[in-house]
Amino acid sequence: ELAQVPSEQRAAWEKYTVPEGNDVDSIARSIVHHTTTTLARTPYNMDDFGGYQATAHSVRDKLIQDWNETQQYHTIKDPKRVYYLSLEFLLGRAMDNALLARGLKEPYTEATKQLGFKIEDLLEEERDAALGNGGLGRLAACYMDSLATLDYPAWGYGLRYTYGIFQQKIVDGYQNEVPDYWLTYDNPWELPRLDISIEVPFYGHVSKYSDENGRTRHKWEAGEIVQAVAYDVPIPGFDTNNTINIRFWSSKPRKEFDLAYFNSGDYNRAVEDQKKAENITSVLYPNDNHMVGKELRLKQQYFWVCASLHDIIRRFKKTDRPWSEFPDQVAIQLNDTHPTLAVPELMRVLVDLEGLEWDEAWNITTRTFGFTNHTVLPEALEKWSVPMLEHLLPRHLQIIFDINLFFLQTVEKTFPNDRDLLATVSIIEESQPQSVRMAFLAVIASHKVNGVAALHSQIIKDTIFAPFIKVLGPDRFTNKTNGITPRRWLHQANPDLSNLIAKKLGSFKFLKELSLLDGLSKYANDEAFQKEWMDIKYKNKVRLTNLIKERTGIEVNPNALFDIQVKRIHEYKRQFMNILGVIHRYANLKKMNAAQRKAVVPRVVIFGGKAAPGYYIAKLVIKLINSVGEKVNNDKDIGDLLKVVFIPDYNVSVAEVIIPANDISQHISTAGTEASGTSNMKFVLNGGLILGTVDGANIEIYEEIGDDQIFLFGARSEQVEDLRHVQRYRNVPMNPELQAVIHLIENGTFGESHIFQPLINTITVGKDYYLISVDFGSYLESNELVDEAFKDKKAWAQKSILCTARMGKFSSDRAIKEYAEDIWNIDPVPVPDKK
Ligand code: Z16
Repeated sequence: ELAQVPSEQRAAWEKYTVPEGNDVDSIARSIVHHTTTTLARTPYNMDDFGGYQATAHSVRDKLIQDWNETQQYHTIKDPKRVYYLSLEFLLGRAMDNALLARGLKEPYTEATKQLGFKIEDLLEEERDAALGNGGLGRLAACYMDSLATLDYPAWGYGLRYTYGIFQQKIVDGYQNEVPDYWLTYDNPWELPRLDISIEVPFYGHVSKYSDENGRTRHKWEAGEIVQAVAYDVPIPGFDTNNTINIRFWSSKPRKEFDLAYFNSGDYNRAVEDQKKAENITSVLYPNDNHMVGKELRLKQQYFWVCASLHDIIRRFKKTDRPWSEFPDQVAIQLNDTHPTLAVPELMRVLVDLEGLEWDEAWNITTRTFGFTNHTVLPEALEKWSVPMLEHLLPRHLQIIFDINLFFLQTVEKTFPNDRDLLATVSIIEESQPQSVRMAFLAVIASHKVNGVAALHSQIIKDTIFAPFIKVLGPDRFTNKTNGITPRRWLHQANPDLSNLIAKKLGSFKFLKELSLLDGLSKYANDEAFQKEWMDIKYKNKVRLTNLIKERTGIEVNPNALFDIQVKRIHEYKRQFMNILGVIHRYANLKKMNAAQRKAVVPRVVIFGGKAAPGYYIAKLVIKLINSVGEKVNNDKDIGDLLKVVFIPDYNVSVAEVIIPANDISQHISTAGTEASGTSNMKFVLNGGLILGTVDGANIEIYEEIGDDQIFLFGARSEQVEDLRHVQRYRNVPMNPELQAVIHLIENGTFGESHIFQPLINTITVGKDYYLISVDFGSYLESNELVDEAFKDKKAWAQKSILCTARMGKFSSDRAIKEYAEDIWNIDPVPVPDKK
């Protein structure tokens, strides 16, 4: 909104609009100003946290100005925009990112120094914004960074959870969860928009009426209304003033007090009831790749989708365009099935509220939405019970049934008498009770459906969505391989390496054009460069060594091979196989004589990751890792040859320390189960090799970096189905080396063995769904190849450099350009420079 200032006052506004300088003096002045006003503190009672807060407010001022200019410019230009709907945004910390994006790290370092602080200490005071579980949420954050950096007119929409992903404490080797109440102190990175609030209806009933044209129309009378209030978080682009927005909704009781209660005089009851509204956005559901059919989660989804769509539509309506132009102005990307209720909601708005014909509304809807699928795991696919939907969103359920009816009618026309086909593609699953297959609804309602890596996009066409190829044609399906932002995952996390690369390539251009990294290849063999490169690696390993000591008390040797697996704990990711491999290594070391031990490559095996609080088996894996660590790390026989570390509370800011220190990282999911993986890209970008399965984006990483840089092993995805069948129904003996390892657990080598029995049972005869026994032999062999390769320091340094040099493809900038061109049909709208 460009408020028109009356001409008499315009001069005054201009006169007093004095942009703050970016020199050290002005920055120091603004930090002091915020200390004494915003924080109401004095220089005499300042500590690092106060220093952080004051500095953050100073940075925030700058972001808000860029944000304002970007939003005003986009309002004037009114281009087609993309809206990225994601129930998770795993942003991590904001301050370092903002300083680097705006090229202000140096003056802020100097200004804070003059005021008696070390900027590194101030940066450490910031709490992570952890409104996500894992890969999906962090992907959304990387994509917002790229959208801003590439000058796209884009917004994100999410929920402002009061509690983000829980904090993980390790007590006696077990995971304990602590609530992440991240808003205890004020959050300088958000702008409360208390004036922007939308009413979201729930429950109630639907009635029919005849409109002035004699058409039957539907009216939904809600039983409960909750207020959605906007909180905006500016996302600065790197080396551009473009600053986009993520709007997070928070639930509040509505402004109008419920009259019925009020009139009955039950004041306390009325207040109690209204407070329940705040429950909706109180907590992030802590499951990665797993659906739990709770009504509150469904409420979150509708609350978010309803508020976001109404906001989008309000913006569209300001320009008086006909509805037919909606898809030319608005692209909406559904990040997984979580926002799929946006489909019936848009239909409801268009048909019930705006009076459009069904067919026109459907045409608009399908041209507006794109859908990204992130998983094929059956337990992760969202299915909502029909009775629950009917209770919470009666009109939406009707609309879903109508969408299904019309869809099945067209299928029936093209494929007459194919009852089986109708049942397979139906949005409604005929279970007890019936349920709504959200992925099918999203596929049918979107003009493009994409997977997140080449293999994954092929698998969804061959399996979960196979019948839709036949029905909708192949063009609806496409691939968009994931990417990561090199700003955070190289420049911010590994500044020494970024500086070295810039020195070698002549500029920091590679941060916005990652393929330029290829220019490093020709130095891969250069001994002097290798030394500089590996010195930085060593420094990063020392940094991680210190973090490990601080967080676990364990001392590790930074000269050892650092072997890292950090990600959510899940059976399909097979951290269990990793720790079983560690036990095998330990047993081997114990058998060796002194001469043999001399030849061993010392290894530190590092784990990190959260288990969903209700995921019993995943929690046992954490316990086993810690029990093995306890035994191995205190075995005088072993010394530095093997250490096992579980780093508690893995999150984005810890990842920024862990990833640059990797020599090798493990991405060892059963083939066909990890849709893409994105940490694999971060590790390799930081000069690490991969030990991995032929799964997800590992395959495309292999194609880029070459087989000297990656150790691939295990069954191929095409074999998995047959192998599972064999494991299940034939009496195949367990891999003998695995058998020996299991024996060690069972004989109490790592403490009371009965604790681990349920975990062991998952891989014993007739089970082993994730094929650990099948892959174990080749996994051990690959691990030996890793040791051999690490012995040749010069060859290893060369590999490390080539890893980084060949990662150009995996920038999220590449991914976002593909989405923009092939799915959203949007163009960059760079904000012109002021001068
Ligand atoms: C998630 O993190 C992912 C998929 C999903 O359906 C739900 C959640 Cl919370 C992950 C995938 O497991 C991972 O392979 C992928 O790299 C990531 O999404 C981003 O696409």
